Amino acid sequence: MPKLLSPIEVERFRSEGYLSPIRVMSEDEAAGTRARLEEFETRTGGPLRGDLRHKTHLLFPWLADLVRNAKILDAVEDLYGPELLCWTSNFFIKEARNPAFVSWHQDSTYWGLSEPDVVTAWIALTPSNEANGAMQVIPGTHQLDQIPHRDTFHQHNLLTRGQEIEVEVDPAQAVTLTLRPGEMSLHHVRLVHGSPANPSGDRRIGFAVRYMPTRVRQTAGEDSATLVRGEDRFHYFEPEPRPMQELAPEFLALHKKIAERNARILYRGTEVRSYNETAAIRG
Ligand SMILES: O=C(O)CCC(=O)C(=O)O
Repeated sequence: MPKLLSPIEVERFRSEGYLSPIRVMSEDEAAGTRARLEEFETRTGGPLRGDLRHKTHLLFPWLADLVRNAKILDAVEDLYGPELLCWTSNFFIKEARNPAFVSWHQDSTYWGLSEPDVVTAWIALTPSNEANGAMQVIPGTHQLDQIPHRDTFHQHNLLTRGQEIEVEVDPAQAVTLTLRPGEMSLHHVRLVHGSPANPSGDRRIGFAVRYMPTRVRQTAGEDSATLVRGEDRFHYFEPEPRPMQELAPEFLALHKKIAERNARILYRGTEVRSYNETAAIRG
């Protein structure tokens, strides 16, 4: 018996590779989460950058709670069972009237994970729609194998390596995932997706959380993950602790170590050594 999704939705995810929209918190709660992020940004002098956009759930208790949100986990459990890891989380922030975009890609390309049983919960902290650069997907493409990608390191591309798939995408096939604050979409790690720039007058903020069953391994180096539901009987990933206070020194040190190690996996085969280097290129 599924916990949150209907059997038809589970079937749709299997055939189309995504589901959207799914409400996981109220609009007020989403506004509260945005306010916490922006209070931190104001305090520290500007938009969240570099390392701080990744695995931020290891630094802020309110994001540690979000990656453990019961509705999100119920939906993910319906797809991948009751023993779940959060592999990483990433803020995708597009500033108002900004050229930042995301090229067409498959998430699986550089993640080094042993199998494509990985799903992203993309949680909207602002509206996300055609007017502000919402995510677009090409339904059914998760059933393709891994497609070759080329790295562009384009200045305005929000992806680590600016990677894009090496085959033409027919924009007529694209579906825009329109979300209200507090709703999420779910997409499969092999689904082809991307998003255009945000020409609107407000920021578009998404928090993307990557979940997988505990049986998935990292094949490209040492790695860690957060157990968010059930038991980890495989121990393929170093377990990550839960932060109880904001930016505790020991968590900042751990986060730095993990970010450097993750960067070695994600940028392998290139000269880049850290997320902060590509953040610097992007200005
Ligand atoms: O936020 C976006 O527009 C793209 C997000 C994305 O590529 C992802 O979550 O995998």
